[in-house]
Amino acid sequence: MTTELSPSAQRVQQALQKLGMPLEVVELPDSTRTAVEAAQAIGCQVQQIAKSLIFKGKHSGSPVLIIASGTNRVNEKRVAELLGEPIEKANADFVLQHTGFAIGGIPPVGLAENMTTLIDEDLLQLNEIWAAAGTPHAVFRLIPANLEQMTGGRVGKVA
Ligand code: 5CA
Repeated sequence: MTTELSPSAQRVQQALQKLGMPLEVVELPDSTRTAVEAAQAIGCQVQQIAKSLIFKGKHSGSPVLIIASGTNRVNEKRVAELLGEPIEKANADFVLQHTGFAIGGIPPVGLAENMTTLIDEDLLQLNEIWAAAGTPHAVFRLIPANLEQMTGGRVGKVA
């Protein structure tokens, strides 16, 4: 029996299909709202969770997607140097408006807008990682190279 994905998770599954990526969104009974919860629900290490975090350019007001390893904290100063613009954490409304998804389930693909994207270099050291898929219960497994392919993001030191 196959259970239907919730609409937000379906959007992510469709985005993956459109990109030609044979990756499968799964919805878990346990919460995957935070990196720690996701790792527990999946049974992986927290560092294997690819957190999709939305920041905002302080001058441009443009959204920036930073995909960070679950155990890392984004160093805003370092990222500002990489981007050439200071950034700040975006609020929940800004995140929903620019991604089309609510905090706790922001996926790295299928976002409402294209945006500047940075990928945490620490994720590239791992064989297998997991990303959110639109809801606080939905995730998909991928390899770090997939993340580069699907987002076109720049890999760098963000922590
Ligand atoms: N589903 C999991 C990973 S599979 C997940 O989305 N985790 S997360 O870490 O990427 O997303 C939660 C993040 O949202 C937090 O780390 C935090 O940076 C951000 N966040 C939480 N509350 C707010 C808020 N009120 N405004 C802006 N960002 C927030």
